[in-house]
Amino acid sequence: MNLLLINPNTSTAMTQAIAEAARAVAAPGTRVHAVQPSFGPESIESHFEETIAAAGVAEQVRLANPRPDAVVIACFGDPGLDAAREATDAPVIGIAEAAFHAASFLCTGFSVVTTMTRTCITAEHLLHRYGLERRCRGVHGTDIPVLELEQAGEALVARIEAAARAALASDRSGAIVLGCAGMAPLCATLSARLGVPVIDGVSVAVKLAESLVALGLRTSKHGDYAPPPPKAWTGWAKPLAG
Ligand code: 2AL
Repeated sequence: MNLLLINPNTSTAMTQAIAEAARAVAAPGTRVHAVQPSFGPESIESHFEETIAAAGVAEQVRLANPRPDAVVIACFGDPGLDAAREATDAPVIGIAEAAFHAASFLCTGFSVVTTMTRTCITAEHLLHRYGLERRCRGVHGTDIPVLELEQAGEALVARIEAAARAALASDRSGAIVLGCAGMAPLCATLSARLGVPVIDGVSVAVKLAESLVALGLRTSKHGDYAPPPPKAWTGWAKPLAG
């Protein structure tokens, strides 16, 4: 199967790191095609950046070649998730939604450890949107900028580990969800050190995408995930019209 892995930010280094994490768990028959938008911010740490990144996700789903059998949106804000599901009948998995569901299978309550504290509200909004707010006992920022994860040394891993330990204690939680795609390469190390399930949404999303494809399940075209209605488009977005 062809899996379109979209990094919604424009950091090529992060796209490569996420692709490596995805390929490490992908089945032998899964071809991971990793892409990023042609425009937008190099990392996503604010509402404004997230809005532009969502358009970048829509662009990459529209222009996808080869035609994907499944799509993964590899940013913890799940930018453009509904738009992508309208644009294709392939299953589309956002890493936050995937990670929250996986954590819910493994414990009664989980904690999220993310990057900048200002992005905590994004995860909290998503938990409400997905109806999973009762399963999450806390969302914790580390104030590590997303791009610093590209050269994550011991000091940075230790900061995330300390935040996770504090979250497990203060939240009385049973698992840690990593709140950024850029944390994917750190998942194994953090799992070994923390001794609780540590969930990286990128790998969970890849395995969920493979499962849905294997089951022949596709995005519903009945109702609001139907393709957007045809109409005239103007400006730079014209090539993205359906
Ligand atoms: C992210 C992410 O996953 N990619 C990015 O650019 N920003 N999420 C986050 N909470 O910082």
